[in-house]
Formats: sequence, C-alpha cells, structure tokens
Amino acid sequence: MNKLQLTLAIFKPDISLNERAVSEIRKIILKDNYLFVRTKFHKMTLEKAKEFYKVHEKKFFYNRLVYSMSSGPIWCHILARENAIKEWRKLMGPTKVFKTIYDEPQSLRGNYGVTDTRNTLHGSDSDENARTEIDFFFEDFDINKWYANEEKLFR
Ligand code: RTP
Ligand code: MG
Repeated sequence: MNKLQLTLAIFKPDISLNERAVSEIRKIILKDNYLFVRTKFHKMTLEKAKEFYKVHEKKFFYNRLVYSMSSGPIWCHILARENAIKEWRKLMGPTKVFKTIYDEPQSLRGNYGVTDTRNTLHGSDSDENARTEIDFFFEDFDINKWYANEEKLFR
C-alpha cells in the first residue's frame, strides 16, 4: 500500500445542515478511497473564522467569507488517502462556482456550490497548511504520531 497523506476537509455552513447533501458527499468520499480519521461537528465564532482565514485579510471577499463561515455549523474531517491534498481539491473542483459550470460541472462544488464564497467545501492546499489546519480544529490530535503509526500499521 502506498503512503497515506492527511488533509482537512470542511463542509461549510451552506450544506452542513443538509443531511442529504452531507451523506451524499460522504459516500462519494468513501467511494474515492478516503479513510475518515476524525469527524467533528463544530460552530466557528466570527473571531475563529477571522483567524482561520487570516491570509485573506486584505481580499475584498474577506468579510463575506468570515461571516459566511461563522453563520452556521460546519463538519470538519481529517481525511487520509494517497495524495489526499491534491485529490480532495480535485474532487471539490474549482473555487469559483461559475467556472464549474463550464469546466467541471460534475465536481462537488459544481453540484452543490451556490456562489464563489458559498462554494460548500474547503480543502487544505499544502502539507504544511494541512498540519496547521488540522491542529486548528483538532487540538488533541497528534499528527506526527498518526504518521508514525501509519508506517507500522498500514504499510
Ligand atoms: P479554500 O481555501 O476554501 O479551499 O478555497 P480555495 O483555496 O480554492 O480558494 P481561496 O482563493 O483560498 O479562497 C478561500 C475561500 O474564500 C471564498 N471566496 N469568496 N469572490 C468571492 O466572493 C470569493 N472568492 C473566494 C471561498 O469560500 C473560498 O473557498
Ligand atoms: Mg485557499
């Protein structure tokens, strides 16, 4: 078996209370060979959303984004898979929902996305950011320990 990688996948408030969408997307994730390592239902405060998206502080959509992300509960998942970071971003599809119409209508954002901000899903964009983001939501999860055990258990 090839080496597994961890990523953080968030279902945004746009879909997190939509049980049918949540279960449909989870089925697609499982079918695509991901393991659910941790799952957490969570409500971000506005402050926490501002901190999570601090890199976008200067962008015109920052306020829109942080208010939207703290407007309702989210599902946070630590997913494991070979090339999880790249593959999960591919499965989500383009950030801008209008782009999905032409380029990837079958992607998850193509199917469930509403606007460029309410694009339903988040995925870490690098190994370093995946580690930071997993720590951000799962304080008691030891990433290094998980990778060390993975060497022993799954290979
Ligand atoms: P993410 O970080 O959520 O995985 O998305 P991404 O890398 O594909 O997109 P990024 O450029 O990092 O943007 C972060 C989130 O900001 C919201 N956004 N709104 N024009 C807009 O209103 C706009 N543009 C971006 C989206 O929710 C995006 O996921
Ligand atoms: Mg991003």
